[in-house]
Amino acid sequence: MIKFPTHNKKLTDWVEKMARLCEPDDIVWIDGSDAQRQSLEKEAMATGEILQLNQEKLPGCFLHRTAVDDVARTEHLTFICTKRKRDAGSTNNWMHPRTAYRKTKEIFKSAMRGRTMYVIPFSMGPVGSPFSKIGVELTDSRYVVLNMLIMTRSGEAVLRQLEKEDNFTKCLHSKAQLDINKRLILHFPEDNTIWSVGSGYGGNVLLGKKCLSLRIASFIARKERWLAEHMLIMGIEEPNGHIKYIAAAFPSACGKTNLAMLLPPDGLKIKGYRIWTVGDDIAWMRIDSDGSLWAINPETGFFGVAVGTNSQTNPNMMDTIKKNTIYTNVLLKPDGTIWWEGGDGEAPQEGIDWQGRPWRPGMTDSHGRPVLGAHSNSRFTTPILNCPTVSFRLEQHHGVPISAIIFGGRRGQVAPLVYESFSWQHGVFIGATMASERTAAQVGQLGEVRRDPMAMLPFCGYNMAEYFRHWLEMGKRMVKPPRIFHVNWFRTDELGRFLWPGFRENLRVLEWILDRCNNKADALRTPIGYLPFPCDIDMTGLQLPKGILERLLQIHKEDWFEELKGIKKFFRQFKKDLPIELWQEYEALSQRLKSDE
Ligand code: GTP
Ligand code: SPV
Ligand code: MN
Repeated sequence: MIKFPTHNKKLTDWVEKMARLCEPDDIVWIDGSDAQRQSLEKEAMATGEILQLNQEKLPGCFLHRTAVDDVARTEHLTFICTKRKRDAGSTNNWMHPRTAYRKTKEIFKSAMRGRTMYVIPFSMGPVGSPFSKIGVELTDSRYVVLNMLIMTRSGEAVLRQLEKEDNFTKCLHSKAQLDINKRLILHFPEDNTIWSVGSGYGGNVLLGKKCLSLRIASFIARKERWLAEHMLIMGIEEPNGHIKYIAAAFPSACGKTNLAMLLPPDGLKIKGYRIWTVGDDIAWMRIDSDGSLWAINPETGFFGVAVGTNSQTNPNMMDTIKKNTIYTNVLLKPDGTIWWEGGDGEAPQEGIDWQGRPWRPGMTDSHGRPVLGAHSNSRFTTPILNCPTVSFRLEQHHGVPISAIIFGGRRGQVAPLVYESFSWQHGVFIGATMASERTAAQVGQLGEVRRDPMAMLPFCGYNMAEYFRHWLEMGKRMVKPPRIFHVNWFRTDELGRFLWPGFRENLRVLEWILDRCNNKADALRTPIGYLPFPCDIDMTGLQLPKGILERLLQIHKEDWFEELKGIKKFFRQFKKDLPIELWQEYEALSQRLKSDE
C-alpha cells in the first residue's frame, strides 16, 4: 500500500484505479519544488528525453524532440464524448463515452509498465481563487511534467486546496507506444474527465491547456455563465496612465503571442504607450458585479511558436526565452544553442535538425524541397514571469476589465486590416463567421481557408450552435459589453507578399481601436462594419508605399458576395440549432451589400 500525500479520498481512489489499469512500476507525486524538478531534469537527460543546452548562454534551457509523426495537435483524433451526439454538435468528432472508455482502456492497459506514473495536481488560475479550476494529470512523461510545471501552478499548494474542495478534472495521459494509430485525445465533459493516449506533443498532452482550459472549461462555462476562450489578454497603458485591456481571438499560429507582448514601434514611442502582457492563449471571462467583462489568464507560461520569432519581430520574447525554457523540435547548433527558420541571424553552417539528423543550409529532400532545420510548429515553453512586460495583475482573482474584443484571421484577401461591428450581436456574427488559412499548428492541409468561429473550432467542448447562443446571451447580461472588432494582419498582394508589416506596427491599429472605445475616432459606415478613415491611423515613422493603407482598408463586393455563400453553407450545418439572430445578421449583411451597389 503506497502512502499518498492527501486525504482526498476521491483523488486517492482514482489514482489507485488508474494505476491498476496502466500498471506503472512506481507512483510519484509532483510537489512543485525546485529540488524535485531538478532531479526530474537529470532523469530526463539520462533517458535522452531532453538535452541540456549551453548553460552559459541559455541557463536552465533544454531541447526536446518529439516523434516525427507527433508534431502538432491531431484534430481528427480529438473527440468530445457526451452521451448524446447532439451535445457535441456538428463541428466536433463524437464518440459515446461507453465506446470511448472501452476502446481506450485497451490502449492504456499496462501502458506504463517499466515506467513511473507522475501525479500532477495543478490549478488553472490562482490557487484558491473562486474562478480557478483544479485538475490532476497522471502521466508517464517527464517532458509533460516539466512543461506543466512551467504552464500551470502545480504541486503542494494545489493538493492543500484539494483538502478543502473535492472537485477536480481527472486527466489521464500516457505516451503508450507513441503510435499514431493508437492515439486518441478524449474529453468526457459529463464526467469532468480527459483521456489522452499515444502522443507526446504539447496541445495533445499538456492537459491543463486546450483540453481542460478550453474544451472542458467551455462546457462548464456555459453552465456557469462565463466564457472560456482562445484569446490573448493585453493591457495598453495610454500616455495618461490609464490602462485599457483587450482580449483577442486568432486561430492557432495567427499572432496571439506576438500581439500580447508587442513593443511600440519606434515611430509611436514618443506617445509613451506601454504594453502589459496578461496572457497569450487562453482567457476566462466573467461578468462581474459592475456589469462589465473581466478576464483572467489561467496559465503561467507561454507555449509559443518558434519559427518567425526574432529580435525584430518579437524582441520581448527573445528576452523571455533566454532562461528556464524548454525548446521542442528546433535546430541544435554545434555550440549547444538553438536556431529556427525566421530566427535571429543567418542559418548556421551546420547543425542537428528537429529530427535529430545532421543538417546544412540549402539541403533538399528527394522531391527537391528544402529540408527545414526546425519544424514549422516548433515551440518553446517558457514562464510568463520571464517576460519583461508581464502584467502586475496576474495573481488578482478578478483579472482585468475588458474594453474591446478582437477577432482575427489569416486571410490573403477579403478581410480588411480592421473593422468594427455595429453591435454586440453583429460582433458575435463576425466572430461566428471568422475564417482563416490553416497553419502548421494542427495536422492537415496548410493554407486551406476554413471557418474557425471565435478561433474555437478545435476547442469548443460542446455544440457550437449552443456556443453562439451563449455568446449572444452574455452580451445581453452586460451593462457595458466590450466593443467587438475584426483585424487581418495577413492581407497579401498579387505575389503573395504581406501588404501590412505587422508585429509591432499592429499597435497603430490597436490605437484606432482604443480611440473608438474612448469615442475619440470617427469611422466610415460600410456594409461590413465601421472602417477607419486612413488619416485616423497614425503612420508616424512608417513609410508604406503610396496607396497601400487604402488598399488594406478596401472592401471588394465580389469577395463579400462569395463570403456570403461560404457563411450560408457553414451556418446550414447547424440546422435548427443555429440562433435566429445569426441568420438575421446574415440577411442584414446581404441587404447592406446589395443596397450599397
Ligand atoms: P498558438 O500558440 O498556436 O495559439 O498561436 P498564436 O496565435 O499565439 O501565434 P503566434 O503569435 O505565435 O504567431 C504565429 C506565427 O505568425 C509566427 O510565425 C509569427 O511570426 C507570425 N506572426 C505573428 N504576428 C504576425 C503579424 O502581425 N504579421 C505577420 N506577417 N506574421 C505574424
Ligand atoms: C494551438 O495550437 O493553438 C496552441 C498550441 O496554442 S497547442 O498547445 O499545441 O494547442
Ligand atoms: Mn493556441
